[in-house]
Amino acid sequence: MPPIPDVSGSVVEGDDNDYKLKFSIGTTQSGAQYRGLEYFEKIVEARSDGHIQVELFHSAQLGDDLQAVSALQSGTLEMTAPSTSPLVNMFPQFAVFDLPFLFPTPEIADEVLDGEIGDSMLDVASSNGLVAIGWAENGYRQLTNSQTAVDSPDDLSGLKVRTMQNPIHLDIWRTLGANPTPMSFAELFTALEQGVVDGQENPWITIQSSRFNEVQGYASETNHVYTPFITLVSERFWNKLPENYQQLLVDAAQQMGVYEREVSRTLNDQIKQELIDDGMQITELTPEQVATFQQSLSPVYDEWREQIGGDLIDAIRARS
Ligand code: EAX
Repeated sequence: MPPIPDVSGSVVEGDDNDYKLKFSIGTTQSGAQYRGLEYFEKIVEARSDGHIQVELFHSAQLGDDLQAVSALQSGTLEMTAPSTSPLVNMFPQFAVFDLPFLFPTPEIADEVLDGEIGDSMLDVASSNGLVAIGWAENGYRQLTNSQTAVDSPDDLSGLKVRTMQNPIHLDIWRTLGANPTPMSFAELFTALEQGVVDGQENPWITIQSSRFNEVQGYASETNHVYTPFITLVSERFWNKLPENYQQLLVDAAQQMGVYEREVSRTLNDQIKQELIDDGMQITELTPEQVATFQQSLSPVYDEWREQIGGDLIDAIRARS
């Protein structure tokens, strides 16, 4: 794992008050996301000279993704960083990240997240009691299941696949012939263990850090969707902070985002290999097999293009 960088930058002057900041996420302590949070904590505590005390929570200890967002809105939690997908009802613009195969490389994802499109989404998401201050990543999603090796949509027939709480993801798996069920991430391990669902999809690092491989024998390297994490602050907490501390959080979120993406990408292939070594049967798809998935999913684009914005989709595609 890339080591946590040293904290750079001088101490920021706040006011005479001390602040407590609880930061809660849905993924576990052994994932890339938590590692990013540890860096965030280190920056904020050092640069506020201890006047902002950060306390980290993982594994949905303070609620699943949607519950954590509500807690920010009501001011009982200060920060969280969910995948964008469960928030699409609140922020329809995020739906662009749910379209299959739209972000062929991490570099293109970065250009979008760190450029005008990402900035305007942070603006949009800074509403409803939330202040959005940065991007990190969950990454490229891979399918796992307990039943069978999958290398084509035909293998998915009737397979019960858990999806995020998001209408495009539901549409994707229905279109591929599976039997999708939306569910919060916090409920997922138990649902897989008890056979309520046969499969799920998440990046390798999330699959391993959530121990899904213990209850899923098969995986396919589909890379079908790229999922960002959005870093959110409670507006109630934000408004209590002096401006210098607001800026400190923005800077720390930015540094966390760069580092967390580096961790996530550095570990991706290594973790895939570890999953294989631990007995998971991983199917690597040929470009032709990927193309079959892609073609099967063209109705999803037809269905959502207008609502998401054809110009936006084309602008992202033009980068490939
Ligand atoms: O935010 O729900 C999911 O599968 C997400 O990828 C996970 O919660 C990380």
